Amino acid sequence: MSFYVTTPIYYPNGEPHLGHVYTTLCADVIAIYHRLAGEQTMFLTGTDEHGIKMVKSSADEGIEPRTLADKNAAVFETVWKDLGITNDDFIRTSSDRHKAGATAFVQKLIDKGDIYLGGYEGWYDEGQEEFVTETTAKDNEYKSTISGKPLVRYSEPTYFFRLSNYVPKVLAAIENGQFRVEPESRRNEVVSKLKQGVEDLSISRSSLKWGIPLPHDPEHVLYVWIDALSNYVTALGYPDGDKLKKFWPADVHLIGKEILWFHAVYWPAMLMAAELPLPKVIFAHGWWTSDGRKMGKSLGNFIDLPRIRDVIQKYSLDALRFYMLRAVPFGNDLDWKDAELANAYSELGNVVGNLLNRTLNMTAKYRDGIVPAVATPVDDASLAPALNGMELAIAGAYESLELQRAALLPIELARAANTYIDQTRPFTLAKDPAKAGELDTVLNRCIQAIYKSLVALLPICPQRAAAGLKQLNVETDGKTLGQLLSSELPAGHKLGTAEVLFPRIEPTTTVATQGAV
Ligand code: ME8
Repeated sequence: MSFYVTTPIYYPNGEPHLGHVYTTLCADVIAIYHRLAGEQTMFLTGTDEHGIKMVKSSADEGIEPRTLADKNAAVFETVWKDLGITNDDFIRTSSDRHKAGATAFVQKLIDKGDIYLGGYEGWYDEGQEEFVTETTAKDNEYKSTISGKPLVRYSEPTYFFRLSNYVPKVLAAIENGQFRVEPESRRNEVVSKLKQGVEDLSISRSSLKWGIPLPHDPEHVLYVWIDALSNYVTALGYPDGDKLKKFWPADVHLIGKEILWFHAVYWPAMLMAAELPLPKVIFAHGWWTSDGRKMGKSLGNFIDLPRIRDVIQKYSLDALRFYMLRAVPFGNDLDWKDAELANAYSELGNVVGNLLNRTLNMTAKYRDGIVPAVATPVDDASLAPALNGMELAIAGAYESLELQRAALLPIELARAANTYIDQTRPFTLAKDPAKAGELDTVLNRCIQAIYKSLVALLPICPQRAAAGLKQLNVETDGKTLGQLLSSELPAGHKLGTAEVLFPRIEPTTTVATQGAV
């Protein structure tokens, strides 16, 4: 089985910020899960380097677009490495391999007869690199709906793609489930907009030089969105190659909601024209605000890279990942709140860290650190459903991209086990030799619970979950997540020693211990 997940390729006109980090971390969680599930996984990210936005940003800095792209693409690559992102490839649209693939892609559309010469006269949103209809422009007072900056009037010869021919097919493909557009509310918006009718799409610019020349008319460069969307196949070696065979169609294109139209309409139409299969899922997640307001450099609430680095230093990368996923049902808009981040970290410590600590300490104290066999039956109604259902629940959460659920399932299991400890009172059982069989059972169930909780946490908090499993003396290498979750730690297995997994962070950032029995 293979699995292919992508992020948008980002404009390298600055450093990555919270929004870029969010999409990339979410895609990383998905990729890690599928690798652990035993699938051959391809996780792609990269940079979108052509177009007017890059030209203008580089002019502002007094440098060439290529210089700006080289500088910031390197920053993106380094940041992903620093953040432990497990992308398998990084595609730059200014690279020769992409240019060759994109040119072959357009040639295919030309050969199909789907490209014709015309003229574009209308509005353009240069920040979004998007053509805007007269009605939309007027409704928004000729300003960008995203940046609020004035729209620019364009009038130039341009090649068009016969998008209107494909619109009924794209609509049918969405409606009959040939590909999924999620979440449902956003899918419905796309469907109703498609039903209003869509015009042909301008796919070239004759007044711009920074781009990929059209193969049959090099005076024109390819419209940056056509150039960019094709990255998902050029990175696989389009027009041919083993990777394309193995990984296309993509399983998930993960994107932000503001670029759903490009991905749910233009991209499938282009793929149909190029006679390639459609991606399986296009998932548009929500947008981050900060303290209830749109993030802005001048507002002082911008979560930029230095701020993200501070957060990681204070709380850890795993805590950032957990916070971002547990914040809202995946797909909803999000609001950054420092207090919620601190709470998310405490939750990891108080629930998972605490269970690990209690379980290891009790087993060390009462059973020399050796997993006892289940003996006398003990009522475990508060724990059994979460424990026994974990394998299926995790698979279901990732299959349906319910990432908040995927993040909370391990916590809920650990919470249930903590409740079970409070109810069964192993420290009292230990005082009565006649209750040894019950104590064995309780310890065994707690050990299985923390083991499965940590395994399920591996995609979300890879470092801390692995560190916790090490304390349990568990070797995960070579085993799939399904194998790990469907098995139990055998009686006789020797556990390791307890160490605090999520040290308490005081407001002053002094580190203290937490989680003793
Ligand atoms: O649009 N909240 O690049 P881009 C959540 N090059 N996610 C956010 C966000 C926010 N406030 N801000 C940005 C482009 N993002 C094109 C894509 S793909 C073929 C071409 C994330 O640098 C989110 O994933 O503007 C959004 O879709 C992406 O960054 C936009 O990045």
